[in-house]
Amino acid sequence: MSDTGPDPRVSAIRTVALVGPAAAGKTLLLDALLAHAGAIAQAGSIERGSTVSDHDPLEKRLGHSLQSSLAHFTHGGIRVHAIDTPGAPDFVGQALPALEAADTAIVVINAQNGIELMAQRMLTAAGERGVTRLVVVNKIDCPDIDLPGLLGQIREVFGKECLPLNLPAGGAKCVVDCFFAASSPLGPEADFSSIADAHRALVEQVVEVDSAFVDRYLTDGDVDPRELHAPLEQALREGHLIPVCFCSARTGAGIAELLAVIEALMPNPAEGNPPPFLEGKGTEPAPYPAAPDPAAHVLAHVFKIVADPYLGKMGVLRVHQGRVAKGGLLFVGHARKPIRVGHLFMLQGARHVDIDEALPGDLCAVAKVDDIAFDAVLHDAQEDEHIFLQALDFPTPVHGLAISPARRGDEQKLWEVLARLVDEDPCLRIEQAGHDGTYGHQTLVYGLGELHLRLLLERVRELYKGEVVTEPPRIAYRETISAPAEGHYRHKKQSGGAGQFGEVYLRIEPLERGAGFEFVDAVKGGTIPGQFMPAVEKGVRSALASGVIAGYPLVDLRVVVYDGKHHSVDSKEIAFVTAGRRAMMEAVREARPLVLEPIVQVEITAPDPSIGDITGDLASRRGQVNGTRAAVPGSLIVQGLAPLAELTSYQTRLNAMTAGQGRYTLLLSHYEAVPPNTQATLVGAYKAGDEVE
Ligand SMILES: Nc1nc2c(ncn2[C@@H]2O[C@H](COP(=O)(O)OP(=O)(O)OP(=O)(O)O)[C@@H](O)[C@H]2O)c(=O)[nH]1
Ligand SMILES: [Mg+2]
Repeated sequence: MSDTGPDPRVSAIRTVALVGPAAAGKTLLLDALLAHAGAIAQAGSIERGSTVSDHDPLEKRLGHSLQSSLAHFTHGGIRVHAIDTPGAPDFVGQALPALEAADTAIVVINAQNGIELMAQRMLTAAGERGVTRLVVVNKIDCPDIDLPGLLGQIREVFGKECLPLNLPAGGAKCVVDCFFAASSPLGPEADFSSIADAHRALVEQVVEVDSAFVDRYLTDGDVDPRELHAPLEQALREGHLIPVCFCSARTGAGIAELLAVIEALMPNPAEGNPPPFLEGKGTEPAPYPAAPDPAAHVLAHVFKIVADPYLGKMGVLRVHQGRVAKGGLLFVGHARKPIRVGHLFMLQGARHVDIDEALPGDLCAVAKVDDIAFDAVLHDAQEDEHIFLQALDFPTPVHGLAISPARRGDEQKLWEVLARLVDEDPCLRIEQAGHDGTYGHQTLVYGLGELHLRLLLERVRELYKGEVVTEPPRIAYRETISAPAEGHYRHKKQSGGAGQFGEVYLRIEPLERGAGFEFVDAVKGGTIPGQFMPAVEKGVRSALASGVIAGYPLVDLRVVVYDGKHHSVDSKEIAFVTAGRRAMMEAVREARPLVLEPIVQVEITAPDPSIGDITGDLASRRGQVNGTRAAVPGSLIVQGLAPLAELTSYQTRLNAMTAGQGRYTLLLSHYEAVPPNTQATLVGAYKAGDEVE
């Protein structure tokens, strides 16, 4: 950046992510903003499937967003990029990456429902990421809502930093600004609270970050808000202030004012907390300060992948530094060979708008780039290959499904379709099972919930154009050990000419839950020469991957290889791989092995009268209820812990207990040993695969 401050073209950019619960009105709000800015003639409708953002046929059919979607417009000399995200918790893999691309997270609250789980989750995630937050209460036109009560709830749950920037007036037909308004405004009064009080609260909160302003405020009794841009920016950046705005995407009340807030008060790409780039390939990468300067090297981050059957793989990027130009060359992470940016465009829902260049803060896309992957950093200088963006914390997908094609021989084709879909969603995972004999030759897909997998299947059927067969969910069990033990194996084979020889002694020890795996080479005197150690480790790891007693990956243990033997002629890598694997298997069998199961945090929202049935049912499923709190009037939220294995097809049970009114979400909490009878069943069902080398 030059001494004269950021490039004016960069300071005229705003990027916002619309996040929050399903049906809060994020998609309609984006249409309302686009219409107000003149980018579309009029706002569309969710019911008619005519919004810019919900462009996918499945989204139109369901009336919910399923993927993140981008749109942009220019208004009052400011270019605004917006990312609309789905609110259903199963699609949080689409919503969270928006926080990597936007400088402001707009958490949209449904005035009818109060604070819902996803509002709180996304507000917290944005805070942890250092993204500026703005709370928008939408649907203020709805009858029978308690807006003063909701504002109180917001401040209670989200914190006292939440202060209204504007307030509904004229029976929610419009909103009045409280920040720029004079301390004793002459205009219309607000429907509740007082504009003067709200103004005072805002100014006091803002000046608090800068003692010079505190002094002025105390002396003069007020400070002109137009002079407060710097402390306001700081207060927003530090989360000392989280402004609250009111609007109705349906009637248009508060839309112009929201746009004005985005333009005048929300951070431009040179403000806010810097993106958490890190540099280094070792264990301790150092922060890398990316500069939003178009003249610097290019750094752009891929926060979204779209696998288009016609256009190939499309990478959607946020430019953080430098200028991405059409026709230019960019490296993808560590790749030696650059890609050419043949086609550069911005997205307007499904539409591609060609552009020649993108500046820091711009969100744009490149198409037909197979080498691009989610989370990749694109750069134009080879020495920047070790720069990456600090990873987001995604929930672990634990809902599994085994899936295979109805037509034999189509396995590869189905795998490719699945792989393409998994590329688009960091909360989906696929696994080819069968190498270890555990599941037979099957593809397993894991997602965040039943809805996630059901919609994945819809897409698979659409793209694969054939029937698929699915089986009941698989549980991602793990194996571990509960005592130290020794293992030894001598692999010796003499067939014809050269033989194979390798011998390994090892010791295994349990580690605490969640610690993973440690491999220690404690061989003294070269009894196993250094060059064969990777082979021993490979053998050990192959036993870990395939499991020993029940066919599930082994975790939370340390393996110490401390002795062995080699033969100057007959020692080969393969011999040590086999010896390592066999010694490991022997040791595990002696180490009081356990099967672990995933325990999930479950959160159930249901009508009051059904809560007794739900908590009773949870307790009978080895679950535990940790608390109950109020949700929307008439319903409660039950929080607890339960083994995932007890919750398969839970929605069906919940429907029965709540007449279809109940909803639930799961989040992996930790792993615990299964009860002994379950362990016996799982071990019994496992056909030992240790003859497969
Ligand atoms: N009365 C009223 N209805 C609204 C308003 N905003 C949105 N809606 C309606 O609320 C429903 C949900 O709106 P969406 O825009 O799809 O909500 P969303 O937050 O995008 O939901 P997901 O895509 O599922 O995350 C639709 O029927 C909208 O027409 C509003 O301000 N007032
Ligand atoms: Mg939506």
